[in-house]
Amino acid sequence: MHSSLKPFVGLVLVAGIAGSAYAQSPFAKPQDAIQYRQSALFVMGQQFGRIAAVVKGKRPFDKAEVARSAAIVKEMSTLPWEGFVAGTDKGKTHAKPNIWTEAAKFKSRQEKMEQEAAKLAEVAKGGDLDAIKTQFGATGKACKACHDDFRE
Ligand code: ASC
Repeated sequence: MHSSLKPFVGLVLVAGIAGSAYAQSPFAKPQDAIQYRQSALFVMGQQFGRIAAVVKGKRPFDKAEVARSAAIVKEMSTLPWEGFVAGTDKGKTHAKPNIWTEAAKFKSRQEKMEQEAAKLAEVAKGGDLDAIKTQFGATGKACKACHDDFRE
C-alpha cells in the first residue's frame, strides 16, 4: 500500500469499530432497536395491567384469561433486552445511560424480572387467586426495581 493511504485506511477501520456494536445488531437502525424493546415492554405492561385489574378487584377473575395474560408477560419479559444495543441511549427513549455503564446490574434486574414473570405464569396456570396476587406483587416489584435504577 502507498504510505500516503495508510491514515485513510486507519480512519475507515476506526469508524468500522465504532459502528460495529451497532452493525452486529439485528436491527436496521437504532430507532428500530428502541421501538422493538418499547413494543415488547408495552405489550407486557398491557397484559400485566389486565392482571393488575383482576388483583385489585376491578375486573372479574377469569382463570383462563389471567393465565393467558401471565403467559404473554412471561414471553414478553425475555424480549426487550436485545433492543438495548450500544448507541441507543439517545432518541425517543426513557433508557438511562447507566444501562450501558452498569451492564451487570442491568442484567441482574432483567433476570430477576424474567424469573418472577415465569413464576407468575406458573402460578396463574394453577388458578389460585391468592397465590396469583402474591406473585403479581413480586413481579411488579421486579419491574419497579429496574425502572427505579434504569428508566428516566
Ligand atoms: C405495571 C407497569 C409497570 C409495573 C410497575 C410496577 O403495570 O406497566 O411498569 O407495573 O409499575 O411497579
